[in-house]
Amino acid sequence: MTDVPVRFLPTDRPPTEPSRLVDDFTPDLIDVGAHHLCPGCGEPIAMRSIVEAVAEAGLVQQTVGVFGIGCYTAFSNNLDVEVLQALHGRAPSLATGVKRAKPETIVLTVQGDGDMVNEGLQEVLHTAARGESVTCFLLNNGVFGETGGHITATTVLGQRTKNTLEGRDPHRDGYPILISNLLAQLEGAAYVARGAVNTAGNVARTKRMIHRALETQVAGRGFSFVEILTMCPTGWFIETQEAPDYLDDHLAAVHVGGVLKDWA
Ligand SMILES: Cc1ncc(C[n+]2csc(CCOP(=O)(O)OP(=O)(O)O)c2C)c(N)n1
Ligand code: SF4
Ligand SMILES: [Mg+2]
Repeated sequence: MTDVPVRFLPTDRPPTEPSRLVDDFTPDLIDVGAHHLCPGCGEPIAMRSIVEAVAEAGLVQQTVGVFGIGCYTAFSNNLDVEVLQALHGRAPSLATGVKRAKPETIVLTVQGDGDMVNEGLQEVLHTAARGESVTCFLLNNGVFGETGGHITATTVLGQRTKNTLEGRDPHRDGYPILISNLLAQLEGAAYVARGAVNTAGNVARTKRMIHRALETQVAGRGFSFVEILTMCPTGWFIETQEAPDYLDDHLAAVHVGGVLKDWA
C-alpha cells in the first residue's frame, strides 16, 4: 500500500481550473500542437523524439533539417528549426550540400521507407559510403503511408499492405531490404541503430540512439543513421490499438532493433 493520498475530483459542479491540455506536452520546437496524422500513427512520436533530442543537445540554432515526402512532412510546417524539402530520396544528397557549404551546421534528414529505400536508395548508400558528416533518420512503417498504404522495399513477408492484403509473398513480391544492416557494412558509416516507438521502453531506447547519432556528427566521426520503426494502422489495414503489437510481431521480427555499429 502507498501512503500517497488519492485526490478525487468533484463531479457535482464544473471544474474550477481547466483540464491539462495535450498542448502542454508539445515540445518547444513544435510551434502548433495540432497535426493531421492518423490516431495511433508512430510518426509524431518519432518526430517528437528527434526534436526533443536536438533541443536537449543544445543544437537548435545550428540545426538544418532536410525532409523527404511522406506523412511526416506535415511537421515541416510547424517545426521551429530550418527545414528544406527534397524530392523523393534526395534528402541525404541535399544534406551533403548543406553540410559542405556550412560545416558548422548540424544537418539531419527525415525520410520514410518508400522515399528512402524505394525511390532514392542510391542517395543514402552513397552518402554513407562517402562518410558524410550528416545524420539520417528513417521512419520505417513498411508502406507508402501517405499515398494509401502500398508495399515498399522494407515491407516484411506476411505484412498486409494495400496491394498485399493477404500478406507479402516472396514468390510474387520478393524479399525486404534491411537498410540498416546494409548501411552498417559501409566503411563511412560511423553509427547505425534501429529503434521503434511502439512501447514506452522502445521510445526511451530510440531517444538514446538519436542522441548518440547527433553526438557522432558533433564529434565529426562520419555518417550516422537511426532507423525508427513506426506504427501505420491505416496503411496496415488493422485496428489502431493492434498496431503496437503488430509492429513487434511483424516489422520488428525482421528489422531487428539494436545498435548495429558504434564508433566508440
Ligand atoms: C516522384 C514522386 N513519386 C510519387 C509521389 C507520391 N508520393 C507522395 S508521398 C508518397 C509515399 C511516401 O511513403 P514513405 O516514404 O514510406 O512515407 P510515409 O508516408 O509512409 O511516412 C508518395 C509515393 C511523389 N510525391 N513524387
Ligand atoms: S497513413 Fe500511416 S503513416 Fe500516414 S498518418 Fe496515417 S498512420 Fe501515419
Ligand atoms: Mg512509409
